Amino acid sequence: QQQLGPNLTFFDLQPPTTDMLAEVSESLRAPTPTLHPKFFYDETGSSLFDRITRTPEYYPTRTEASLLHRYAGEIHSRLDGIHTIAEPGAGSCEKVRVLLDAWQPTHYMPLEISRECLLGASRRLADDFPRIHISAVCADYCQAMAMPEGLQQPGRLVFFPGSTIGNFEPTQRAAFLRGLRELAGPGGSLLIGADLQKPCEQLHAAYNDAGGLTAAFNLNALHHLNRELDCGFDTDTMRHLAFYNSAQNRIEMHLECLQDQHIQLGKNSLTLSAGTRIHTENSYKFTVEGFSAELVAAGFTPSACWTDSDSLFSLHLACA
Ligand code: AVI
Repeated sequence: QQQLGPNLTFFDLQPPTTDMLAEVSESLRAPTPTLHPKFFYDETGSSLFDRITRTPEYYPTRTEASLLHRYAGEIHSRLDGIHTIAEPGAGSCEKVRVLLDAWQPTHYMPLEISRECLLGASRRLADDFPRIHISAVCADYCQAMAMPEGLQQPGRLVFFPGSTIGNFEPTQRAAFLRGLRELAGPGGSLLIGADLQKPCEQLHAAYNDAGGLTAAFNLNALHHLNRELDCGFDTDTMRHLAFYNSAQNRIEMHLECLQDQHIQLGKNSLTLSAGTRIHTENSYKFTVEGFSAELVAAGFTPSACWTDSDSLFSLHLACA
């Protein structure tokens, strides 16, 4: 625990470093080659994602932001006795600002695996909100949801925006929601964004923006691997694919080999033949009822849900 300023404390839970080569080798050699979506997010990928959220086609971020803005007061009135906001995977801590502005909680606790990103964002926040105490926790929120000593007082609002929950597979998602309930603690609540099912043309457009940013974002996973592991992917002969799988209610993103790809994985080589698709992401889309049922299954009691007038996106509040 380190005191970095009058209202900023840093907790380093030292997230375990993973063996990227072993992980990537295993997932690319699987019968259906896959890459975990976390590989999108190096510096370039995070900045591409940020630009995607501002494209006219990608509606989730701006729709959720306007719901938060419009209903911040109403949400607050339902959170009697909660003075702490915890945000797993807080990233740049931008989305929470509307809540900090509106509520002035006593305490904000971002959890983030990237130490640099966390330190930068929480320093800016601590300057901008001198009356809010920031406890910045460096942790892999997928692995560790337990709080360090000194932060164990329960009854938090857990904030998980962006429909990131849609990037988890159903079984993982159920386990993750149970983890969020533990993080909220007795008397706590969850405020979570979930993207909604809609006509597939609209979904297709959101993941195939005309400016090509989503294609660049998807392909950037390979640039990331080339840089970190020297895989030698020829990204000019890989194609971005994104489509809606209506049987599974999810957008799928893939990278398709237009020619045989000869790549290097440490000491071993691997050929992905022309036509092979590497599955890079699923983004599940929900109904309000279906998502509420998942919250109940994880032990929550849903208390309210807000959607925009076009039913694009939903914001759920639930008691832990
Ligand atoms: C981060 N996540 C919620 C985004 C999504 O829509 O599933 C990631 C993304 N993939 C392509 N565009 C955006």
